[in-house]
Amino acid sequence: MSFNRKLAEAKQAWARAGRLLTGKIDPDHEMRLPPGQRLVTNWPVLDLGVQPHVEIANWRLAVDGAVEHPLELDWEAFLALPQAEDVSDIHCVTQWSRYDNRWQGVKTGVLAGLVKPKPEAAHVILHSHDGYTTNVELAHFLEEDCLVAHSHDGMPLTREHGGPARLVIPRWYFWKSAKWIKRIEFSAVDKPGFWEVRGYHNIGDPWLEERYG
Ligand SMILES: Nc1nc2c(c(=O)[nH]1)N[C@H]1C(S)=C(S)[C@@H](COP(=O)(O)O)O[C@H]1N2
Ligand SMILES: [Mo]
Repeated sequence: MSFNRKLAEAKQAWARAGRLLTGKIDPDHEMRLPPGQRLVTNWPVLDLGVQPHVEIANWRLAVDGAVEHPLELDWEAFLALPQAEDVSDIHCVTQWSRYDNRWQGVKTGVLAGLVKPKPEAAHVILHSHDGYTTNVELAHFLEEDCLVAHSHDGMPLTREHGGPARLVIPRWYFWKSAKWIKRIEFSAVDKPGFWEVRGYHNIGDPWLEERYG
């Protein structure tokens, strides 16, 4: 995988130094803005210095691993699935938050319902076209507000924001929301992803300030 090594190393150093940590937590979500975050109205772009170009015609999504019925969807099949909309807030570990993002796509629960995770499946590993991976616990992946989104505020997701399709996992810091998704792997074992092996927290709850692990 090719990525901007300097950028990754800089963020890794921030993690080691515990940068941005306020030491405050808000377990009951009394504030809409989690500790240490600041609100933005623009929409920053974060990636590893690579923005893969994925043609709709070639787009495939594999949903496999510890499941009864592995699946590969093309774009048409993906859009033929029940469509949903959810409005949620973004909280990036680099401190910006963005309110009221209206996402359109397919709920993660719909995909799980099709493939039927095996009893031992406890984790979900997200694989992206830029080589990025990230991990999430199955129970969290299945929350009602999680989706594989193809649109934002009614407009197709742009390439810089992960189009044609990306994950949205609003309850965790936004690094869990894999852009340019190509594979959703259900797994019995946890597999920490790109940032998780570089010092980021394995879960990433913004209200507990789980920036670093
Ligand atoms: N495939 C992939 N997904 C990714 C990333 C990435 O580098 N590659 N960066 C993550 C991080 S750190 C953040 S904050 C968000 C940024 O999404 P945005 O650019 O749409 O704001 O995407 C997440 N998903
Ligand atoms: Mo991020």
